[in-house]
Order: sequence, then C-alpha cells, then structure tokens
Amino acid sequence: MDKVLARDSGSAAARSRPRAAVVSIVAGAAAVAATIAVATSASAGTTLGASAAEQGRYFGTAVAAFKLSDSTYVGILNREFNMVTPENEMKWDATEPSQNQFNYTSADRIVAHAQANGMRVRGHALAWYAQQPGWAQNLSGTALRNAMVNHITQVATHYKGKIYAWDVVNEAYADSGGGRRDSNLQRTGNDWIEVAFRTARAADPGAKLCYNDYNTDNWTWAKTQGVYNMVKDFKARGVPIDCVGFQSHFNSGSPYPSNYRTTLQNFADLGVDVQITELDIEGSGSAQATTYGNVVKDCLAVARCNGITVWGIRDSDSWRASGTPLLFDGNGNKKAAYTSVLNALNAGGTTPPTSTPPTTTPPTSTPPTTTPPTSEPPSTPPPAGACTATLTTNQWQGGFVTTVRVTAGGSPLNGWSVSVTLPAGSSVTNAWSAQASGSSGAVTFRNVDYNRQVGAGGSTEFGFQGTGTAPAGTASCTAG
Ligand code: G2I
Repeated sequence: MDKVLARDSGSAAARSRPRAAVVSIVAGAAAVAATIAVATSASAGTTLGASAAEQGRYFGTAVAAFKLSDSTYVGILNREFNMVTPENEMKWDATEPSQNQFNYTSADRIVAHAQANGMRVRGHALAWYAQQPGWAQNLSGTALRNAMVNHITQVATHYKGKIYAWDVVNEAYADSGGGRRDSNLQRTGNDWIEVAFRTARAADPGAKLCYNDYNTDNWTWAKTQGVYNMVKDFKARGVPIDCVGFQSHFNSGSPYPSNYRTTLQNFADLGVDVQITELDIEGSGSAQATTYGNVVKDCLAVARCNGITVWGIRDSDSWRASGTPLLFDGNGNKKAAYTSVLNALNAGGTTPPTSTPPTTTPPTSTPPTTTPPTSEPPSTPPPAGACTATLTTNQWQGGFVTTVRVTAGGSPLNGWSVSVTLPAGSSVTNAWSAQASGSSGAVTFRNVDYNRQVGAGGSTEFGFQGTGTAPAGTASCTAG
C-alpha cells in the first residue's frame, strides 16, 4: 500500500490523487465528501503533486480564472498540482474594486475548482503596494490604514477555513539597501505590516500567515537580510507570522544562488515555515532543467520547506512568456525541466517535513517570556477533569476548521489535553497551538509550551483543520 500521509503538507492531495489510488465517497445529508486512500501498488509518483506528497510537500501553480475553460490547461492542472494560487483574482483591485464593495466571483471560481479537485489554496495577496484599486491609491494616513484593515478582515473572513496560507503582505522591502520600500502603505507608519498580520490572524486563525517577496533568495543580499531581521523581530515580539514566501523568479539578472538552501534554512531556523511561492526559471534545455532540480532538492533538504508553487502552467501562461520559464511548453507538453523536477521529488531521501501549523498567539498576550522556564508545577496537581473544552466549527464541503477553547476550573492548569472523536472517514490534517496524537477516530490534543499554564477560570485556544466532517460540539478536557 502506498504511504497514507498524515503529515501537514500534501495529505489531502495524497488522499485524492493519483486518481487510481482513490475512492471518493459522498456521505450524508450534508453532502460532505470524504476521501479514503485504498491499497495500490507502491511506486514513485508520476505527477508533481503525488510525488511532492510522497515527500510530505505540496506542488502548486498559479491559476488564472479565465483559463479554467481551457481544457488543455485544466487537464494539466488537475493531473499535476495539489495547491493553487490565484494569479490575480485575490488582489486588492480584484476583490474590492470600490471601497467596501467586494467582488469574489473570479477568486471563488478558483477556490471552488480547487476544492472540487482535492487541491488546497494559497491566498495572494492581502496587502501590497501594487494592484491597488484606484480609490485606495488615492488614500493616505488613517483612512488608508483603516481601509487596509477592513480589506484584510473582509477578504480573510470570506475565505476563512479555505486558505492553507495567505500572503498577508507582499513585496514590502526595497530592492536595495535592506530597508522598507516606500509606498502609500509604508507611509501610514512602520507598523503597517504587523497590523496586517494581526488582522489576518484574527479573521482566519486557521491559515498560515506569510510574508512574500522576490530577490530574497541570495543570503548575502541586503534585501534578504532586511526581511530576515523583520521576521526575527516579529517572532521575538509575538507578531503572528508563520511563514515566509520566496517568489524565486530566476533569470540571468536574478539567478538561482548557490546559497539558496542556506537562505531557506536560516529563515526556517527563526521558527517559520518557508515556501517557494512563484517559481519560474528563464531558459531552456538541460541548464534550465538542472536549476529546477536544484531548487526542488533545496526545498526537500529543509524540513520546514512546505512546498513549491510554479508561477503558471505552460510557458505561454507565464508573465515572462518569452523567457519560457515554466515546466510545460505552449502546447502543454512536458519539458526537460518537468522531468528534472519529478525526478528530484521522487529521489527524495532528504529531510522529512515538519508539521508547522499557524502558531496562534492569543491576540492580547505575549506568551513565552512571561513563563519562566524554571517555574515549578503546582505541588498538588489540579484534579483531572478540572477544565472544559468548547468547540467552534467552520464546516465546508469536504473539510473543516475547528477552534477549541480550553477553560480552567477553579484551579490553575499546568498542562492539559483535549480528546475529540472524529466521525468515520474524517481526519485531522494539521493543528495549531496544540500537539495532536492521531489523525482519525479518537484524537488527543495536548498543550504546547506557551499555553501549558492557564490561570484559574482562565482560558486559551487552539485549533485544527481536517477533511470530512468536523467532530460534534463536545470534547473532554483533562488537566495535567
Ligand atoms: O509580476 C510577477 C509576480 C511578482 N510577484 C507578485 C505576483 O502577483 C506577480 O504576478 C503578476 C501576474 O503574473 C501578472 O498577471 O502580477 C502582475 C501584476 O499584478 C500581473 O499582471 C497583471 C497586468 O499588469 C494587468 O495589466 C492585468 O490586468 O495582470 C492583470 C490581469 O491579467
């Protein structure tokens, strides 16, 4: 039997693809689609998505909604990829063309296509100096700051529970010098980026929140260092950031650097996931193929590299079409670069992924520093059962996000665990602010370091995401 991946990345895809390995069952009145992996012969993957899933990663592409009626395009998309990024449809000018009037038609189409085909979605992008609607370009100061917060809240809420990771802020650093890029958003105050992240976390606590940029691939570049220092500062101060996106648009002017893996690893060592978000490599033939293979190997070598997204399917779909930077030619044929990527994925054998869900920081508290590592547990542990857990669920066809509030009784908690029972056919694909044991049936979630202690009568939250039907509204909580 093929590996059934219970890891964060690629698990949904592993269950839904390759087609031969999957049976889809539509169950129950809620018409919730549950997917079950069944026995199949063991073999290396034959598609990008399946092979990436074997390594616990995803393989994605940018998608344009208007191309979803192109059968060649959709054929490749559905066969090869298990993550999609709307290329333009979730940008500010697309989703809020007039202030406070939202239009999700094109973006919803992509999300629906992804969900119907077992793919996940990277949201791109909530706050960016470019592709702003005209009305936003004309705002400044508090009016622009408020408009940004409203935009993030509305869009992230609309897609709550449907987004694997959001590019919360895109391209906020200057091309040289290591400082911030000047923009109308930057001129609202240097804290605009962290405000964007806190706003996104409040709206969709289940999505990983990423900072995304280009020319941050070479470790020695000032821009890379600037972004690195921002992420380090955010982690130190509890600003909710989960991941960094490396666009990785490579060409002769901005080549693949030999220290790329070092860059990915150094960012990961800050305690964030890393994702290659917009990969394209100009060129052709074996040179292009070799570079593509190297990028894949670098991601596989870094445990917190969750996956790779290429910025389009065929060369003709690319924003740099004349540079033929993608994996399929204009006719949809696989290029040498495709084979190189597939081989590198199938060779695998490097660093297993680390499951790294959003590390939800309660909005009003700054956790670890307030908990001295040497603090003694209470000499008399609180009695078992001295806590309660309540579930809040957002269910959609085929999946759910559940948020769990753990509330201490009359005694403080020094450690807690919550058990839930999932309906048959459902499984947990990731969890945040808690460590999950098991992924189906009875699943137990244990506190992580920062939320181990809960004061008498106080509470803390964690969450998990899954496929199938969410557990019903009760769970048992155990102290200790
Ligand atoms: O520029 C490459 C990428 C760099 N990182 C951020 C990405 O969001 C960006 O993607 C590109 C899209 O591939 C292009 O398709 O972003 C461009 C600017 O938003 C996109 O181009 C725009 C054109 O500039 C517009 O004139 C056009 O209306 O595409 C729009 C929709 O086709």
